[in-house]
Amino acid sequence: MNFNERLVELTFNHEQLLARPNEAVWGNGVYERYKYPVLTADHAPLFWRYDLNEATNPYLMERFGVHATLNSGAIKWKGKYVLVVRVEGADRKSFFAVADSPNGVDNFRFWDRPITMPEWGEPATNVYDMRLTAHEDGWIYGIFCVERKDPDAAPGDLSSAVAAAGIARTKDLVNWERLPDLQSRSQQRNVVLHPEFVDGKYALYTRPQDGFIDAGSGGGIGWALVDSMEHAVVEEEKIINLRHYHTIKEVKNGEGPHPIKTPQGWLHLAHGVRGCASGLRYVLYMYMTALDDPARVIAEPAGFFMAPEGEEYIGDVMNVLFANGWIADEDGKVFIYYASSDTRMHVATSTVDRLVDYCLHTAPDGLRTGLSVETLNRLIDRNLKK
Ligand code: BGC
Ligand code: BMA
Repeated sequence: MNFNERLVELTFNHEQLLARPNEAVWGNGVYERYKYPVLTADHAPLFWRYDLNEATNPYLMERFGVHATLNSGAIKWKGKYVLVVRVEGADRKSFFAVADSPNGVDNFRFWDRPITMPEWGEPATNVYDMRLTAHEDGWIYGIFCVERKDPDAAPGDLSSAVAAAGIARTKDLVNWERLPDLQSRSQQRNVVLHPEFVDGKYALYTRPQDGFIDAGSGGGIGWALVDSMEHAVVEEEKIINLRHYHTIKEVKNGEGPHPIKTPQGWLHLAHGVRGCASGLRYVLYMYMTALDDPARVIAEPAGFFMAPEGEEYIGDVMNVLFANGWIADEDGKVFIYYASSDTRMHVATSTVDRLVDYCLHTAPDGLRTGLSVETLNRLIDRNLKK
């Protein structure tokens, strides 16, 4: 195939993929999954991956490898469903890029250029997992993990890293003003800005951790009020959603996107991690907090809300579902954007009413097998009486 034939074929296949209609598949009543992922590495524009000039690229080969599209922040913006995607290159570095869709479930297309995120302090080795918040102060904030090599790593230790929460804000998703990283006594990943002021302050969900990987004594999802986002300092942090022995979040947990406000309380989506023979298993779970106090848990169904299924198990980092973006429409429909195995982005849909019903009417975790059997027997009793 010559250059031009190859280009025609590449362009045709790419357009077919981008325009492919998606459809909901039968669900468990809580949400519907979709037949196809909404974004994959193959969705990246051809002009990101190929040098399209025959003189400098006669074989029309890839010159920049895009490896994965994962952990995306989400926002409804100018009538579109917008994702700020973690795009990972073949070089393991990830960066942010915006993609939008007219309907939230298919036809996602990347904007022409990735986000050029200004640096703050020591330039980041990597950035990932942005949470977007349209705050009532008028800015759209993006909080993301900034990873740098641990300056105290012993010679020869090329893995130890330090995680911090990077903060940037924008009005157009193209031009970002970088603010100082969150100052905190511990390392931080999974920091999320609550959309409203609380007692006149900015409110952050945090996830203190002892080391880069190890949440250690950081007991779970934290909550901290800060005076300003231009100089955000965590003075006091309280843990609002704890980890527990022998649950889906035994090893780690972290807030997903910022919670959705409902008449019954704030709806939260989070991830929980446990260890097993095949490594860390990441699943999604939900909980609710009080409307008058977003830091007070009022409901938490037992176990996971979503865990990997089928091809979702397979990818760069197996056995992982991760979500840091969802969109609640005015009509109550909810679009949950989740990544599977650090490889591709999917959507699941539900409604605010169904998710609230799920949180309020699914039994909590009794933390031991005997209580799980009691819960099950109560349900069986009611059903068999009918
Ligand atoms: C990876 C993240 C991962 C983190 C902790 C980072 O180097 O890029 O995807 O969450 O390590 O394992
Ligand atoms: C991390 C997260 C994600 C990732 C997950 C699994 O701790 O912050 O970036 O999806 O591990 O690799």
